[in-house]
Amino acid sequence: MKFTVQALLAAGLAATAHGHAIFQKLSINGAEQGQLVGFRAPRSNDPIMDVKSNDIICQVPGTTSSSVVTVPAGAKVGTYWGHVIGGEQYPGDVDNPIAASHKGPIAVYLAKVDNAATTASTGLKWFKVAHEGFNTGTKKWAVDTMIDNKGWWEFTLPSCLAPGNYLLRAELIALHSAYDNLGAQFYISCAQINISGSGTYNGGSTVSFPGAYAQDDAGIKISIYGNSGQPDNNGRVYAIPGPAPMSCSGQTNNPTTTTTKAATTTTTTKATTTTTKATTTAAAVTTTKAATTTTKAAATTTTKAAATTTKASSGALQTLYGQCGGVNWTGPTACAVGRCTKYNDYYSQCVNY
Ligand SMILES: *[C@@H]1O[C@H](CO)[C@@H](O)[C@H](O)[C@H]1NC(C)=O
Ligand SMILES: *[C@@H]1O[C@H](CO)[C@@H](O)[C@H](O)[C@H]1NC(C)=O
Ligand SMILES: [Cu+2]
Repeated sequence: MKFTVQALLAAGLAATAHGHAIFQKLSINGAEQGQLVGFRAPRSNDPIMDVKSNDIICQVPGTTSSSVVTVPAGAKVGTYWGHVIGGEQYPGDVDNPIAASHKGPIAVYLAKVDNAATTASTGLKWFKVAHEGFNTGTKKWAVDTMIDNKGWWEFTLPSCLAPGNYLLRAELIALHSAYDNLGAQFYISCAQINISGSGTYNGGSTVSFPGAYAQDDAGIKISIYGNSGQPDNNGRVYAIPGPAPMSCSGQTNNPTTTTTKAATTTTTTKATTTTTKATTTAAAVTTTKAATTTTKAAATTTTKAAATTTKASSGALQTLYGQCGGVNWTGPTACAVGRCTKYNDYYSQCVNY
């Protein structure tokens, strides 16, 4: 049955192409903040490819949280990435937190704003606070660090930063197709934060988005497959796009005087536990994909009936961004907020766009 084989191949390729990711949660000194609390969430996990588009600032807007998260200067901040909002797209998702092919750097920028909850994201002045690229010793990319750490990538918020509201922009660049023009994939979300403390530094020199990057920057148009996995065929160290991160020891300006309260408060929201599947070998990945594809047709029919029964018998409503359907899903199938949208046979989610 050659048609069956072709259908399997097509499904496998499609699944590979969708190994995207979303930055969706913060932790502050180890305390997880709630899912999407303080976030300007992207509409989907599709990447931005055009560095000249306004979408390079905070992605294509989806929902915006009304909260602003307080972060003490000097805190250890964790950025959490997942394949879809919530993490896994379906149980055992091998592309969570991101497909292992999506190697590249991660960077965090800040822009000082008057009110993080209401500010426009355009026209801001950004400075970089942290980044990680390719480690020539371990041969690991920032994305590998994040996958090894179950979706978390951490940095230290510089202790000298002045208190007040900022937009935090975290960016992951997947370089697996970056040998082509417009081939690099940018995954970005912004978070609304309020820095507390007694620092006085405003971050120094700034860049604009769009504007900070050009499509042919050495770290954006690059083949990462040459020279036995080295990032550059000529043996050069991978150049992370954008400026160097700010440094508290290099402060040169301080135009404002700010008075701050002595006590600092950290907003701690109880977070839901996220279980992440451990790394799977390439062989296992292939097997899983084939298996899920073959069972698709049979499984879908059975579950539709089951899901309908659940709906009728239980009045439970799923929360925004929670799962509301999929093969073998026995939880709520109606949404308290938004509507239940099917992404694939294995996963439906309550979304309000
Ligand atoms: C930011 O934190 C300070 C305390 O450091 C507080 O006085 C202020 O109200 C906070 N602002 C916002 C918008 O959360
Ligand atoms: C759904 O449940 C059946 C029966 O337990 C199982 O064989 C199948 O693998 C499950 N499918 C998924 C996608 O979890
Ligand atoms: Cu992708």
